[in-house]
Amino acid sequence: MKNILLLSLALSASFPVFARAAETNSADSTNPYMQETKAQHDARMKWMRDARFGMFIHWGLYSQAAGEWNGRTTDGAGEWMMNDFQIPLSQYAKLVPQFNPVKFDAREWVRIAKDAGMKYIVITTKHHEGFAMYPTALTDWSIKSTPFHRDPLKELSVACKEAGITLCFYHSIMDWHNPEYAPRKPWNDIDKNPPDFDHYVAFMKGQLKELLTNYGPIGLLWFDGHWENTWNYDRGVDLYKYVRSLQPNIIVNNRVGQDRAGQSSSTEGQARIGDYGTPEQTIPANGFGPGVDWETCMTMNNTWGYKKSDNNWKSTTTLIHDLVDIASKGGNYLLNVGPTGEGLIPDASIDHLKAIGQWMHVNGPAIYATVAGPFPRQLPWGRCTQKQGSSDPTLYLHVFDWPADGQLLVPGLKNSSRKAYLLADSNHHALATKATPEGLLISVPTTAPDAISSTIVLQVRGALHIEPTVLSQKPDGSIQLPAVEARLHGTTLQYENGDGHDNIGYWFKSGEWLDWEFQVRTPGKFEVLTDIASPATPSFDITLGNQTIHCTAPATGDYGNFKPVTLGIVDIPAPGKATLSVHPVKDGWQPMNLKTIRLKPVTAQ
Ligand code: FHN
Repeated sequence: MKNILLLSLALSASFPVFARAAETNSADSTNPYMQETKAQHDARMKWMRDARFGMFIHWGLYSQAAGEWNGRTTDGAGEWMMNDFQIPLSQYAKLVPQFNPVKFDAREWVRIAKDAGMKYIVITTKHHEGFAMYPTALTDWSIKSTPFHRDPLKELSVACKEAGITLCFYHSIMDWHNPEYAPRKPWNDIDKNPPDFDHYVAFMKGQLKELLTNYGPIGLLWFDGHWENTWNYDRGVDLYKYVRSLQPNIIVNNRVGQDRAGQSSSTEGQARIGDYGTPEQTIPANGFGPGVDWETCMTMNNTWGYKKSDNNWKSTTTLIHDLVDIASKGGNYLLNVGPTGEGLIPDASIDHLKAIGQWMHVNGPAIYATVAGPFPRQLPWGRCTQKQGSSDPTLYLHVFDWPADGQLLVPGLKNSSRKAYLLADSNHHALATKATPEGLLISVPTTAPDAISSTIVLQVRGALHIEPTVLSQKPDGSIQLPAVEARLHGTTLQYENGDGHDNIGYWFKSGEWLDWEFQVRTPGKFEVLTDIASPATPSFDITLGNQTIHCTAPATGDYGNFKPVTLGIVDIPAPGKATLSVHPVKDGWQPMNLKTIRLKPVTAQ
């Protein structure tokens, strides 16, 4: 029996706001770049906002090791092997004479990216291992010391220019090799003198000057390895200014600053540096609002750098749904490949990118240069992106779950339709639409144009008018609170659908919570039922009015194995609006996946 106790509702989590650098950093007369006007900032960010989709390339000495060392395979990412195996640099250096990527073909890499619909490439110039992937003059710990006497970054800059792809650089602040970097790693066994971090920063600036001088215009600088305590806000501002002084139009990510509050990359409470946020391996629940730029970076398997044993590839469905989900929230998708020590992008990556390219060939106009969709909640059948332009807005409805009855409801949309058609239909045959109290109904073919995601173009008349949809009691008295309709309060928990999901997931943080507001016609007592999947036993509170049910769900083994649970009884004493919320219990919280909550009327015994 669950206790019924009174608990106060937690304050809703505030969404992080990636305010623009010029707004968060005080005007600095020594650096005009920090006094950028909105028009200048928008002009500088335009190519990235239009691009929406890029290729991340993690390629370094670690690629030669492929995640294996002395017969052992690392449990971690390929590019972290030196750290994870604590390999003395003097030992790790044996990779240098082995690294000879004779199969590297810059034009082929660029073709693969371009054919996938990617508009920019971010390649590691130097990862945490400190090994420069170009012939730097500042250290012998670089590709010039290998048998590969070429400059892959130079070849990539030529190939990108030929193909109209924007070349961008990743550069790690953290450096496990340079003896001046601090804190020095125990496996850096090549120098006994104490490190001097200021000397290291001068070295890093010297390499950045080489990179931003010798390879043409660089679209963005993707800093990383910013989290150690020798890096700080002031050094970040200094580095941001330095980079912008070398290429004033370059875009710089928020990892030039020391803190980005974890993988979600939100920076509540921090004076942010950089031009955009960088959620990693996660997609924010709701985006960050108009005019706030961000880019989610993700791997296709579990490693950034090549790892021979990692064949845990995501499905093409997941990759395309992630691309659409990110664009629908106003973000960019930076999808990673980890080329081998021979210079080849793994076949599995190529196969996925080919499939994505086929989808983008038809649906790219619904991704490129779009902004976040206008709907306050996740759409039950998919996502929405939009182009606002000068005339009436155009909505791109990305339908993951195609309606079997041929009727697609756009919930809450009150605009009339100027025209609706399938993006895959080159003749743009008009689809019939009908205004209903619940929203705009679009009649669609019974067969979806694309098994993964089909796009409907909806040109609406006038300024968008969307009314929040109200969940209401069914004729049988039951009340369904769908996961897709939940109001999410936090930046990491999110609705998951496709691949058999229809649930709230990524619920890692006990401070994040959700609720539903709904309309009650027939009050009474209701049994609270749902389906939960969790490898542990999560404790949480169901609150409705002044009633709270303390719940602990049984472990089900994993996040995909859902089991039905009865959570208790709530009493709704009067008709009208009601709100049911789900709050993790801080000490007892374990991440769980939560499906629709059902309120079933309790019939009097
Ligand atoms: O430690 C790196 C990791 O190797 C990889 O480069 C990712 C990509 O964003 N960044 C760091 C982890 O946050």
